Amino acid sequence: MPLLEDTVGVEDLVLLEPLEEKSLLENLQLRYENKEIYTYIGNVIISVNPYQQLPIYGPEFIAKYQNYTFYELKPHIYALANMAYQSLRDQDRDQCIVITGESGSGKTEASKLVMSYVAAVCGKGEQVNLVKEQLLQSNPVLEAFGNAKTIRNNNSSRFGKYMDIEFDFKGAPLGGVITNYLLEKSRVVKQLQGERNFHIFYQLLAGADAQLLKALKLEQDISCYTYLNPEVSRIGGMDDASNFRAVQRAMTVIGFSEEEIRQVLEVTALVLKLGNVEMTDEFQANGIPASGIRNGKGIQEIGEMVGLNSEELERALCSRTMETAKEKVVTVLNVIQAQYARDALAKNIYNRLFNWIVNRINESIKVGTGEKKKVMGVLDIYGFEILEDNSFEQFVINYCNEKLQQVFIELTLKEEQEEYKREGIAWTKVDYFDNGIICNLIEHNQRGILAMLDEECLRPGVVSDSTFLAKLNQLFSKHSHYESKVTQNAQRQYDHTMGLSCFRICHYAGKVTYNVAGFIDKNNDLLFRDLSQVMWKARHPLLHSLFPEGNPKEASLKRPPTAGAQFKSSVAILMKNLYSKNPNYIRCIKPNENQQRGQFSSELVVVQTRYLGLLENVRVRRAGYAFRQGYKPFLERYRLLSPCTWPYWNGGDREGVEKVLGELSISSEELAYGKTKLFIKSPKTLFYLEEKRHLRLQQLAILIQKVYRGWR
Ligand code: AD9
Ligand code: MG
Repeated sequence: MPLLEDTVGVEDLVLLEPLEEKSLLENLQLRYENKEIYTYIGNVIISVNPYQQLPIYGPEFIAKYQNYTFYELKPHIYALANMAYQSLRDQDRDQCIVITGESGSGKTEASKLVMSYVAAVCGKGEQVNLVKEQLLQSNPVLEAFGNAKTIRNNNSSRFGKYMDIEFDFKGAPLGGVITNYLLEKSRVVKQLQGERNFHIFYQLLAGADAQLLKALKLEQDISCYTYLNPEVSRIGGMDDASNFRAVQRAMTVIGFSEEEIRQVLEVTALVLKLGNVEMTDEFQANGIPASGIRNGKGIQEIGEMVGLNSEELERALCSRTMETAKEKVVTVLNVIQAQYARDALAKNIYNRLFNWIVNRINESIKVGTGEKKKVMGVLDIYGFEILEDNSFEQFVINYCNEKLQQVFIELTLKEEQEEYKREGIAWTKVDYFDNGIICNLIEHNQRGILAMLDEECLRPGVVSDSTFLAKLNQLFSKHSHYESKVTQNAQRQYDHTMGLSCFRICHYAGKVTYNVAGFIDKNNDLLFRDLSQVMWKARHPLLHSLFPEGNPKEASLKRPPTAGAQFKSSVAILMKNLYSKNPNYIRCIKPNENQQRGQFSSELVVVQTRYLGLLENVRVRRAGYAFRQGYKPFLERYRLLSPCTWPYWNGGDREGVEKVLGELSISSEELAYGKTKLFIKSPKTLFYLEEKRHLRLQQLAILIQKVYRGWR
């Protein structure tokens, strides 16, 4: 039951009185300070990052939650995982667990708790255990290549992840599929002050033995590499060397061969070495400054390691071939352009390597198509972002969150409606803010911002970020969720806070100002053909396979889809996938900016509760029936309130509940009897029941004492 005597605050915000932002925050804070980091809103769970290991995990707790239903124990991720798994196994309903929250709020840790819970309770046997191990071991591998230290989180996932875990009809795991979204590849070549590159680079340098370093032609010293920020080489509490060994072991468990692991590390080393290729314009071509490579040793080593002619590589880095149907024109790049080409190549190689690793894991864990499967999807994806300077990346991330909010509202309401239908209970529809208008503004096929961006990227002639912005300003000047300096000017509301190169979207979670600088370039995401062709020529099998478009036979003049278009279509697939499943939500909250235990900053938390729409969530939940419970557990808890059911009751559960409630002064509008559950409209009724129960327990205790004294 949610209202245990030793609860701190309320365990379900549906029971909060009065329901307002202030009391919601106070409740979360009170619970947090008492190390109660989980709180429900119905079956949605809020998790506040404790930044400390609490003694509430592990086999003992897993066993406990396995044997109880959702509301019988304290709120916990295990309770949610248990409910999802049981519903999947026993009712054949595919599940998805959607984990959202801002960077450092605990999403990845929550996803691992879900996975470890499910692994612990599902199926037994050698084969099953191997599958479980492979699924669990995908985490350290993906974290090594896809996570990095940022200012906000020492182990920040720099990609979005959705994982389907697939089960057989008995609920034993068969395997899974991982989908990854938008790796932050710019990190490969540049990191903000105080941040690191992806963990794997440091792990490799710290953990590789002398022999491996020699084979990869690497120096152990981090300061030797331009792509690594020497100022933060280590992270407290993180042992790069032992993590490197763990990653190698994990890859082996998943099924990577020794040869594959070696090739992955070679490509990783290649990226590091590429960063050290130093461009210069000492080389003049006909009096015009032209780039070349200053120290040929590095490029030669790269050539040797991956089986490439280093002169060809140099040419590809320092010049560009323009091909038309009739002729080829070679232009020599200047230093800035050559550095840009080098960095673009490094980012591309790493991004493709990461995709390759995800695909390789999928190959190992994939399930045959013939089998009928039950599926549990776990989504660990970046939350809503409002930074000081918001660019294309924040734009697509926030678009994804806008879509997730749409799913959340629709599915939460849909699920409520369906539950009432299943239970045969009438209810009236609840109004809520429909963010479809914002989704449309971004994704409309012909007139959305993404479509406008694509149009601008593909349009011949002089295009720039500012021509793109001008187009938006013209098209959306009257849109209620779009603002810019120009459109505001027209309305005579001059906004000094917004630059001329910016537009602003009023997202469901708040207003975000985006700077268009770089939008065209990031959306185009093009790699010069000279570079893909030279990579394809590498004798190194993995590197070669990463650049199929470098094959002259494959080369077509058709351009690949833009980054925005790719993201939009993967979000569409994700949404379709989520809509087909029964949703479970984990809403993560970061309590402070310092990654410190015990600190709860209300100012920081209130912003997140707004992004997550928690108050609205509670309202929606309360608009129907705030509380529901199966007849049996309800009767167990309250039967002591009626002499008909206490101490003995031989009738059915529902009849027993009717007997108990019939003797109390509760209005009939407050209650609805479903097929298997009792529904209670307002929290006050539940408080009333709890109070009655409390008094009754006191009476019983006195009675027992009297009897006991009488015996003595
Ligand atoms: V990001 O968007 O990937 O930057 P996440 O994934 O939301 O972020 P993460 O799960 O990585 O955050 O949590 C950040 C850190 O908080 C972890 O490395 C842990 O040190 C800490 N954390 C999070 N959840 C828990 C927990 N349940 N118990 C203990 C936790 N520590
Ligand atoms: Mg994460």
